[in-house]
Amino acid sequence: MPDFATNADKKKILIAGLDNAGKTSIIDLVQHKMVQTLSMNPTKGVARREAEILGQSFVLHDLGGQEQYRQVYLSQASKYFLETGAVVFVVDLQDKERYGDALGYFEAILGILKGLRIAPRLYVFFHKFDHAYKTEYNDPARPAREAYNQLRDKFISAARAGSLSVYDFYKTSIFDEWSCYAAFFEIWSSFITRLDSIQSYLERVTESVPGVLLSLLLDENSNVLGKHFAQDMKVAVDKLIELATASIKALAEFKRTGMGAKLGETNTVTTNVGGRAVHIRGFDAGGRSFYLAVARDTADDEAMRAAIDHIAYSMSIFSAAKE
Ligand SMILES: Nc1nc2c(ncn2[C@@H]2O[C@H](COP(=O)(O)OP(=O)(O)OP(=O)(O)O)[C@@H](O)[C@H]2O)c(=O)[nH]1
Ligand SMILES: [Mg+2]
Repeated sequence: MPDFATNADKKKILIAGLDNAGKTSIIDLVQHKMVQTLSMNPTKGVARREAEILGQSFVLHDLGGQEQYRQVYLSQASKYFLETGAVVFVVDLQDKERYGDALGYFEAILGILKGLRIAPRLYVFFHKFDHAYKTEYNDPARPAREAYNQLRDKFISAARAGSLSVYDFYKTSIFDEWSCYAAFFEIWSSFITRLDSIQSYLERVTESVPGVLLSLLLDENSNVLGKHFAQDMKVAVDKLIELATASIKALAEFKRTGMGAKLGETNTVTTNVGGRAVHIRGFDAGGRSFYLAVARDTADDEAMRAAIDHIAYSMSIFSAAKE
């Protein structure tokens, strides 16, 4: 029997993969705990991290991937895998020699899930999609893409053989922060159905304000709750991603340093990226603080303020009403 007294609805998410795959780095990035240091230690055993999105609690179990730990998890399966809501499996794309090992570990985990008769959502992050690897992947004359497709197919088949399916695959890199933010946005959304309606409402409100290139709804911890990029292609998607990433980091930095003031309805923070500006302001709704980041195609402050006010007002009504 589940113990309803103790965090009965705290969702458990396992992050697994071989040692050095980049698991801890991804979590640090998503939680804005990235420290600028070159030496990062391998995780010893399981590291737990809490997260809360719109009142839903999550606990992330970062399963250190060194061989000796993997053996422990697999041999004491129920201790580590029971009550898991999702498994994020991280594969280092740059470690081609260990593609087979990574797949083998994934299969072992599938076997465990089957044995425990649980079917958590499976996500595969094909990670370290950057630098020389990415260049190679994008060059049709070279074998990386073919190898990638084969690997992906093997993961699909492995899941199918275990009567499960991979919910989604992502190409991620800590050098492309958005890739990690966006993947986690999808994961949170799959647990919190309200995020879908928030997302569609944000899209609708944003579309109703002319000239908005991008709008993001963030929570207190800079988690993405909604995102909308203009469809008209006046500005390249890469550029919008850069702006979005910069605003998320600006909010995280602002919250970290405090800067002595509450970022609220009367003050906005502006972050400039390559000649374009994103304005961030806060609003409260249903007892929570939210942050809205908006970029427009003109630098007109008045119109910008009116746009952000309009979107924030609509979002606050919407968010409060749904509580
Ligand atoms: N090129 C590149 N390197 C990365 C990326 N993510 C992490 N790394 C590097 O990969 C190494 C391992 O990262 P970790 O996050 O410690 O890996 P881990 O999966 O937690 O490893 P264990 O704790 O041993 O299981 C570090 O040197 C990171 O800086 C990425 O996206 N691209
Ligand atoms: Mg680690």
